Amino acid sequence: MAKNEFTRGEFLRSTVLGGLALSASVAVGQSGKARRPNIAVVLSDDHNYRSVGYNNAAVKTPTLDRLGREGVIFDHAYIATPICASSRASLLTGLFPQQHGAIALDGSGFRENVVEQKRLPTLAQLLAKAGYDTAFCGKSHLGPPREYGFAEGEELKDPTDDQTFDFAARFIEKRKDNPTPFLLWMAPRQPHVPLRPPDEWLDLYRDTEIPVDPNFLETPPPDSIFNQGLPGERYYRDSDFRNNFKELPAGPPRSREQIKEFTRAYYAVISRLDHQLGKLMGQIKDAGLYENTVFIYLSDNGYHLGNHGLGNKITMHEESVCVPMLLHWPMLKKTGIRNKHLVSSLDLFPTLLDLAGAPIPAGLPGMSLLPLLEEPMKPLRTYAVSECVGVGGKKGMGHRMVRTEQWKYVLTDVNDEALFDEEADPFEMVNVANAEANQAILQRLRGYMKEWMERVGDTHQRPPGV
Ligand SMILES: [Ca+2]
Repeated sequence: MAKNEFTRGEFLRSTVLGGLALSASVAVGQSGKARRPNIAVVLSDDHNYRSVGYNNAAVKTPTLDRLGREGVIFDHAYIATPICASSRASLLTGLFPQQHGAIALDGSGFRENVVEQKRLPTLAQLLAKAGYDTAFCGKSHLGPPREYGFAEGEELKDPTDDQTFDFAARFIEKRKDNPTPFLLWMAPRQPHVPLRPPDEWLDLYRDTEIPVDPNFLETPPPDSIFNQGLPGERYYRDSDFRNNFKELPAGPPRSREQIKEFTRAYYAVISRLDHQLGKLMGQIKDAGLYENTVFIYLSDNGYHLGNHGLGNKITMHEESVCVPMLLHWPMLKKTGIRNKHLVSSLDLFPTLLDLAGAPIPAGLPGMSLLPLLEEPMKPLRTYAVSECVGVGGKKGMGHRMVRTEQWKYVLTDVNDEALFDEEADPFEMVNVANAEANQAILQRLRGYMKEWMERVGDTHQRPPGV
């Protein structure tokens, strides 16, 4: 490559920024070379995508709303897998669970492939190689973060996340006059259960009519294909309401009033987290880092608030696999955009390498989002996938889904299938897989599923008829 030729990342950065990268002093270092942005990621825990102010007027999240207005909101962001440890492993490796080996809550495959055998590089390792300083604070679920590439920081178990944000504040303060770009990965525990919001945050919702979604049920239908395990097992239907606010029953049935009380506490915790994010953005600004810091917010998975009679996540329903996600960067040319096209949590890995001008490993399932930032109307992909084949740490239970802009196809481990028309039925109330009129689209989606299963080495039998 000729010396004065841009790398692909530099080219995209310069076009996405509308030429600002090469002219604005903030983006050009003394050497005349475009300065690479800092990267700050906030990965929250179990944040349902409808429980954010820009999607739901009942929820008070002024910081996320503002960051979305000034940045880009990805309305259809799908997580590689709707369960904590393996979703985090997917973000850090850019791979699906069946590729990196951390299945459900069992992080041992990640430990083996990443920490012990060093077969898979992490985002932190690749950014460090590209000259970034790296730091981690908050929930790991995959062992000590220094063992998988972060130079600074540690797992913090404070359920209020005050320690996590204190760490972040100290880190940012230290970066004031440091020209080396950084990756700061913050993983708060909120709004994961148990919910214990202080009264001042609950008071915010004292007079709020708490919405309950149209797909609320007291109990899942007996023929639901969305069991999260087998009867008697830990993940059956859900048991994750234990130790919750006002001690909601662990499993169904749960009344509408009980779900409302739970949701009120859930919103209160989200507002508290939003307040912490507001302080964080202020600290970034005070340190003079605001202009050149790419800030990303997303959650490791969604959450069922009584939707389909369920709590917890781990299903292929929208409440579980779709997450709130936004990108904020004052240097962006096109902002204030609600991007409706499909994105995957796996896209973060190549996107951040692209922003850093670092080489992107070949064969990744994710795609850099920079073209989508540049041309928001041009879809990046035909379909997104989420999988959860190892609920409870065992393969052989679970499900996988293919999502296009209009349709969702689900294949379970006992070969049940579901097809939802997301435009006509956004709450996924009717499985239309058997409708005569849908056979052609069903077959097309089965084909996408087969393609993906072969790519990740899914050992389950292929969908029927493809
Ligand atoms: Ca989680």
